[in-house]
Amino acid sequence: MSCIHVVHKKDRESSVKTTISSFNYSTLCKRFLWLAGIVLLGIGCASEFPESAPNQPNIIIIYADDVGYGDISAYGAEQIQTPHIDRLAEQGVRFTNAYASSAMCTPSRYSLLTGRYAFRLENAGILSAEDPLLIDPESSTLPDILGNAGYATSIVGKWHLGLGSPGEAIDWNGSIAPGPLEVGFDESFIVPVTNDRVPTVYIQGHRVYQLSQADDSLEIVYPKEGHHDYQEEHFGEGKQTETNAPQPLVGNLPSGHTHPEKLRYPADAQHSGTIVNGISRIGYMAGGSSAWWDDEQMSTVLVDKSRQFVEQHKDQPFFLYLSLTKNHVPRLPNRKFRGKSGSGLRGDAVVELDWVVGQVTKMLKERNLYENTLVIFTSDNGPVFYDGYEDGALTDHNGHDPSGPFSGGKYVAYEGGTRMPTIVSWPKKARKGVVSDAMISQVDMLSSLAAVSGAQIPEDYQHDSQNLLPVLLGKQQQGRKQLVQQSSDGLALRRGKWKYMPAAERSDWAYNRHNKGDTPLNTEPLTNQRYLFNLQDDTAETDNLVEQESKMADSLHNELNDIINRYTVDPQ
Ligand code: NG6
Ligand code: CA
Repeated sequence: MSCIHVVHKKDRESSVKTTISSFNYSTLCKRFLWLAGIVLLGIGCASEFPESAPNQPNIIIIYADDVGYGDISAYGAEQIQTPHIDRLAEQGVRFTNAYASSAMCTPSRYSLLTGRYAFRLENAGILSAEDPLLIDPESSTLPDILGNAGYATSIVGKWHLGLGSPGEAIDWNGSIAPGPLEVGFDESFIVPVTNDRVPTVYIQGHRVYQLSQADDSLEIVYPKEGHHDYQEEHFGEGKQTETNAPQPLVGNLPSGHTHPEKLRYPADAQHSGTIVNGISRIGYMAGGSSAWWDDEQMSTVLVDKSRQFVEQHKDQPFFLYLSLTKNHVPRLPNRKFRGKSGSGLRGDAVVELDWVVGQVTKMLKERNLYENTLVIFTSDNGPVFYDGYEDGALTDHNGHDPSGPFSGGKYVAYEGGTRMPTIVSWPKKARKGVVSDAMISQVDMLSSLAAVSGAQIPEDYQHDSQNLLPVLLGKQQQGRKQLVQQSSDGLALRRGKWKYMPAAERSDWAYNRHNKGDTPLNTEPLTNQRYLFNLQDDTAETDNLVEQESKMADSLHNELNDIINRYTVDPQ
């Protein structure tokens, strides 16, 4: 019998909801009791309790948004230079076969934090601010497991995994829960959804950050399904007049429809809601204006909040999930990065992202934490030029190819959608300057980081995560044998050099985005048929071998079905 005991969250967390500022005292008390229990148990089996405990590294995941394999100079970008990220690669392991579990944000983030493929959960699509928390507070998560091993845990940045309970509308002026604190984080400072969606406010702990009592009540409304098609049809380009513009669904603040003259750049119908900082967003918002964020300051704010967390917890192991909003639309890089990439606003935003990585490294070095901090840099899904805003990305790219050697990008099943730049650095233990072609998925972070922290995942927790710690540290080359990729084209299975996609309904919308204008992301849409690609000889996935290699295709088809049928996750 193992003497390492991990207490399930359901045993650990009570219904106490009192939160002071951003700090989760409930979790802290539970954790203290848990650790006290371990000490007592440890009397009987001291040797088996995380022997690595004194060496537990700090862990920081720097998660970029919509940043592609080819956006980073260590991965071959020439127009855009990312010296701080490249430096991380020189100091650690750079992966060439690392994957987000999905080509969209919400499912990738779900997998990263739960170790589960998001396709197992029916409603893990791209969420709005009106969608409830996607992760069951009763289930295991990365912050939960690391917390059990004695880590202080925090998320700073983009959440996009839903907030509140199903069927209950959120009061944005009151306590906003459940959310990150209920799935294992001790502290949270989040961008609730995406930076193109209302509400454009940060949430610290359970409360909107810097919301003033003097403000009008903060309210939001998202257009319902079909609304955008209707708008496009009736008010689309060239059809809108001053008198027929759709009116806001809440409040009367200027929107992209009613006040296009106030915009820094035009947007499509979906992104033509309330205007904040000269940018119209998805959805309508009223009130709470003292809390609205300043897009151009966002990276600085997130760095400051990260620094505060690290400073407070530097004497114990900590886990920081630093979830950045670069390079998601709307692209509003800080003035000091404008024009720095020679590749338009999109490129400038990557330069800003690189600056953030430099700030994190500096912060660690100044506190003598760099050597024993395991930093993972990666992205949630592939790149896109046009994603609803005419911000010049389609014309200013200067030949920059953000998905590098791969086809496609965000949303789609081609490798550009999920093959991510991924760097792991831990100067004390990881190898330096190694390039690894081992296959890994972000779904593996749960098991791998549990292993490095000395914690165990509860035995009854069903997941898809593999412990690839030696691979992450560059000490072993053998990664996963196979992995599943999710996208708007359905599921795909990669095994070794092969990639298989079953026949599926595939829609054109994502390809229409990639094929707008003349850019390196122009992509041949996948049709509804089956596909089999040999990625070793055909990186760009242009040669469908499903007929020639039908046995291989059938065998991968069955393998994918077996994985799909292993288990499902019920919505909470
Ligand atoms: C889409 C938005 C897009 C982006 C995306 C989420 C379209 C037409 N609109 O609905 O702008 O916000 O959601 O991106 O694509 S993600 O990276 O967070 O998944
Ligand atoms: Ca994203």
